[in-house]
Amino acid sequence: MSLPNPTLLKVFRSVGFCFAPAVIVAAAHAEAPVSTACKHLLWYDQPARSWTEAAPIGNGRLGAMVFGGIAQERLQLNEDTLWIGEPHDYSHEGAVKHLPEIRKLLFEGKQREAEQLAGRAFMSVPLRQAPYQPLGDLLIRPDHEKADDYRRELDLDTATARVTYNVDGVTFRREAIASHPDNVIAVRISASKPGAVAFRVAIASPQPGHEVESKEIAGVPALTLSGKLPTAFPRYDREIETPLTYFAVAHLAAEGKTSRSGADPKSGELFVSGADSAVILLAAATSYRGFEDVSGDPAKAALQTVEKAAKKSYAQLKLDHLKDYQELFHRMTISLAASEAEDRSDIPTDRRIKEFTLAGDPDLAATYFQFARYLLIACSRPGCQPANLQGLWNDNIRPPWESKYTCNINTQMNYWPAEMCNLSECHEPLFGALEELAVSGARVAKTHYGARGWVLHHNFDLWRGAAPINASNHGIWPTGGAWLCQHLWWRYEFTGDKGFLLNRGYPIMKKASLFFLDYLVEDPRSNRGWLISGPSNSPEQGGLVMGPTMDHQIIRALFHNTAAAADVLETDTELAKQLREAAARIAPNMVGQHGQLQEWLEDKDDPNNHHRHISHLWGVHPGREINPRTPELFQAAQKSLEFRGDGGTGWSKAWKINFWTRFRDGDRAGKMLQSLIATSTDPNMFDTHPPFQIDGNFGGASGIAEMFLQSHLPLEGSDQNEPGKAYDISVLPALPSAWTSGSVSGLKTRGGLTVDITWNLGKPAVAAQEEVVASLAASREAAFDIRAPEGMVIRQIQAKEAPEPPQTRDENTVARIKTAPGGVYRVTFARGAARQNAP
Ligand code: FUC
Repeated sequence: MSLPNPTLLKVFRSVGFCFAPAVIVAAAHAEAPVSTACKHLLWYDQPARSWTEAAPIGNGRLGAMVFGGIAQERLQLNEDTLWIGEPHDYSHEGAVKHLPEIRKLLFEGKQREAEQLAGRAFMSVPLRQAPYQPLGDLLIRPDHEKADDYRRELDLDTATARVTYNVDGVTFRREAIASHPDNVIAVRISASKPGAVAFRVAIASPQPGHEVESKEIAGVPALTLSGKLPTAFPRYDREIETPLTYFAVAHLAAEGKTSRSGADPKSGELFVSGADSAVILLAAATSYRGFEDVSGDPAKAALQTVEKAAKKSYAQLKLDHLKDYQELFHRMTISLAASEAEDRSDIPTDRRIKEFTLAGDPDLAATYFQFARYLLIACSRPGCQPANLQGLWNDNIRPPWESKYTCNINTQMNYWPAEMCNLSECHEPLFGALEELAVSGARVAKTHYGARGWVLHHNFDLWRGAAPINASNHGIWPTGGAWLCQHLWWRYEFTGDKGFLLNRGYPIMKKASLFFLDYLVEDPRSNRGWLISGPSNSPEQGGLVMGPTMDHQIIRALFHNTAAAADVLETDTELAKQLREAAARIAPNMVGQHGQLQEWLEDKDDPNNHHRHISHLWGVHPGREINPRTPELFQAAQKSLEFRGDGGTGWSKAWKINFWTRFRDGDRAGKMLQSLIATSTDPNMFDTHPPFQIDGNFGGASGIAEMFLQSHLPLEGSDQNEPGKAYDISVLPALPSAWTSGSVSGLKTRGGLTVDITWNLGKPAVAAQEEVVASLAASREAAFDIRAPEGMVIRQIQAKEAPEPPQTRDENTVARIKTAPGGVYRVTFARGAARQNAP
């Protein structure tokens, strides 16, 4: 390690050190000035004509798609526990008896016979899991048909869906929020002229046998929706004895001297007229209380909620909503600029999406990023269900893929941004589900594999089904739970929360590891003593096999992470040793005949295979075992990615953004982002597979974050010796060259840094002014290598609260910084050699 150049370092050990605001730093040099506005807005000049044009709002549990119609406003409603089915053990009695024969057939190369036997004897009962259901529609019918100056917005800064228009000189305004603190959806309708507000309210539902009634609640008119889900369902070959019941209530309160409101006995609708403004509050619940308990009273819950919320003024509800939402949303800002970009904020968002280019509309990419954060806050809050394939939003009684939790990429992708993008709390629902899956998955581990611990295959539903579903050729894939355990470990790596690791993370990781210790088999076909996974598949192609590469990468990571967690907690020393020994015996990654990373044990990859899944690159992302420190494998993995091409479904493109950032190719990552936004995004900015699937929104945001900052590698040389405390941080490792200047603040790293970065990388003519500034705020004692962007060197380090002076090495491209809680470190990078007389 070279000694630091003393003129480069300024170490501040005391107070009195303050940074210039990030935006000013960039703007001072910026050719294309960075906008200081942090307001991100989706807007349209007409009402939504289809569901994927409507604006999503949500409070984690209740969701609505707001259409913004003039003659009729429609809020399509969801409640996140409304699912077909009932508590159920999906495991297949006697399955374990057939496991040795299935493996034997596969070892003998008899794939079809193995799949047939597994199809008969090894699959989930029933074969399919349950679908998520829509709740209904809140319909608001004003007394006018046509309007001028129409504008519809989804304001990400305030989590508000808004509509404004004029009718005969009167401006009407409608806004909808989904309040997490008050657990209601609230719609406020107002007009610029006193007494001009008049409309009717109805509730509808696609659920068979539902009932709508009007009644008075707390002195004002209200509508209720109630019912019981069906006891039979297509593709669900079982009578359901205790289907869920549901209840929703819409409560209408009007303001104004001449206001009249009530229920129309003929139509059953509510009405209001002559009002200055009116507020509709909607609450909903189901009888679901847990994956093994459906004894809840939804009417009681919804009525209590609405009555409580009705005691607050709308202004108070909104204030509480803003406080709650903005505490999360405002933790990050992002601003992107490109030299040829113009201000396109006056163009409707649907057109901007279609016309999107990286260089032409960087601001839309910034909005796309913040939209994903908005969505995660809206559909994944502590105490709620995790984000399913559609987050929280579904209008279909037969939703695509049942709108379940698919765990061979999709559910995990939903949570890739959670820690990194400063929304750690929104990760909670996933951990709640894992705790339940560790129970249901233990039954499957025993019944199907005779193993300890717990296992999850490629899907789960509200009832935490964990057995292999649909078909044996792709449903038997036992590493869904092991992959999800990565999220428990990430939570620890990012937050350093030992209590979480001890009480929640480690017990689940340990039991998942015990399963795989029992499940892995020695490959009898080789004399190398490799442990392999199987029966399994490489999602979702190639059929049932022994030893797909992805499984091995996931299981190795699980074993290493569990052993590291045991070290942190100073427990289970023997187990940690056993796990590390077993990990070393798992079949390694292999380079095949085309220079590719092999997807299977056999060297049979087809270079023309453009399948959407790129599973064998798991070790590159979200894993980390294949990286620049394993150059041969890293290169082979990149070749495999080249073979797969740039096409794919929304989520597949999103994954490719993340891969290319790990390969440090910002322009290729940018190309994939451009394709994701311009060709795999609905008018309302939802990702489309097609159809709508929310994973790509989250995978896209994670990819953007990884362009700016990466922290997945342990400090070189330290490996896992100091888990949670020693990381290699790359600043702007994969920035698309189009984004010549910009700033991002609030990104989180493993090891507990909060990072703000500003950059100005103008034309070569002004190279002297080019610079990147990263400000790192530490939350704990840790050590980091801060790596300069490609082609840059560290010009200056300013440190407040550094236990040791920072040291640079590798020709000033890397700085080793030791941190203390509360410490702040500012690193300035510039092109070319380091200046001798640093300012
Ligand atoms: C996996 C993918 C599909 C789809 C489904 C929900 O099975 O292969 O493309 O995303 O999940």
